Amino acid sequence: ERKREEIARLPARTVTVEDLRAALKQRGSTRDFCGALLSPPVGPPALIAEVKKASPSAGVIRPDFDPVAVARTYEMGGAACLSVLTDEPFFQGHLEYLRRVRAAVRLPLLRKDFILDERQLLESVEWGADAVLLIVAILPQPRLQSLHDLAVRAGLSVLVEVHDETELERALALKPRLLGVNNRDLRTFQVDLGTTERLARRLQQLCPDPRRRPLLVAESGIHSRQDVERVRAAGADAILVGESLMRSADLPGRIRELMG
Ligand code: IGP
Repeated sequence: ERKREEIARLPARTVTVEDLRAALKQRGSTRDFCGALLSPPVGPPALIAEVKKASPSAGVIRPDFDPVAVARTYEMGGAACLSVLTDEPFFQGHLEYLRRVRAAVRLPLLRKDFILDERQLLESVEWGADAVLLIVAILPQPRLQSLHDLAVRAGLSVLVEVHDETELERALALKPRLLGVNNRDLRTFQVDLGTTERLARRLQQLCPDPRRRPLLVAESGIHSRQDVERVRAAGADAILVGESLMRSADLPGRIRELMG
């Protein structure tokens, strides 16, 4: 609701692909998010490490949160890409974190937020995102399609997030390069890694040719080496991990534990 009010305050003008390209040019280079997932420093699976202070399900995860220090440690520990929470009401994130993290590391950055509007794509570029998240569950299909196509035409990577079979089919209609399966049910906060296994099988049926299949990112609820191996065996090319890293006092050790 607050998000909607914020967006309503932005100038009421349609954002075009030219606007996005101009903003990207002004900002400087875009880092290749998909490319980084395809040749990760540790793995496969590639690690997308999340910079997150708090969440609705866990409350404050890291009281002494320092986004730049965390991001540097992730980079040194072998993360392929970073995910930065910018949502304020639920995750105590901030757009400013994107800018600060971008200046501190060389990794491609995903803006993790609830994107509903073109103007948020422009904002994402201006604050330093290389990739944006689109959550199928919160977007009607025409809006999902237009946001996806606009972002891709501008040269952003898009992680299209699904949680069930119906959403998977809606996502595949976009021909995405990156598909995220969220193991957490956003309504109940329940986590089940079986979601990745189930939807990965379905994905393989729907896209039998691996060359045409989107890269698969297993998201949420990954806490152990065993969890990593489980989603890898299911077919995940990458994992997105937040809480189990952010809770650790020994981040480099925690990454080694997870990634082997
Ligand atoms: C990370 P976890 O359980 O490792 O902290 O999960 C990430 O998947 C989660 O933060 C997430 C998310 C989202 C957050 C996945 N999809 C959509 C906000 C919005």
